[in-house]
Amino acid sequence: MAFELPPLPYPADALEPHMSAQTFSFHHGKHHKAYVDNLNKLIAGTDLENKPLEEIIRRTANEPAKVGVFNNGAQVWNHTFYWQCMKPGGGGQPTGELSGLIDQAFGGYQGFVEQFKGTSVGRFGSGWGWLVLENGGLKVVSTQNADNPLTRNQVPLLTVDVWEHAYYLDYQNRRPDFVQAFLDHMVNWDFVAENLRQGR
Ligand code: MN3
Repeated sequence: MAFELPPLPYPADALEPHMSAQTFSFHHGKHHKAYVDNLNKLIAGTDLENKPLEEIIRRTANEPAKVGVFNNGAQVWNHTFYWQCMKPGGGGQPTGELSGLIDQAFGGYQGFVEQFKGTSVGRFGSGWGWLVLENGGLKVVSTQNADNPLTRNQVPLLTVDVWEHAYYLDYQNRRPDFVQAFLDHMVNWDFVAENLRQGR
């Protein structure tokens, strides 16, 4: 069974004006689809064919001969996860257990915003900003290109794509404005809470 491009969890125009249908048409319809197609080509006829995506990512991480499989596989995983990290009418401060863990780790929601924004905006070149669970506590990290916290014993809870293709059509070079809009209007905290529950 080859991997398939998963459908978006909402209509392509559902996050407007913060993320446009045009961005989704390229980002989901072209970029994400290309990662899926490339991964299928690279694993066809190998011992990785028919393996779960997480296993492919873990087995090819830090393997120089498998860098193409890792990059495409991790990008398939990252994008599928990223779409679920957003929802129409999302963003703002989380409630419940997440709120307490954010207070513990960052001294409050504003502290979280500063770290998440600083780390994501500060990622040089292409990559991802993440909120992860590590040793029972929350942590903000960023990864380069396709890299992903699954290979670092961290549980991914939330991510923002800071490759230029993620925001250039809507925000041009203004990555800080994009990350701020992501936090204020797009984050799906229900999905983050579910990742926290499953990651424990
Ligand atoms: Mn992307």
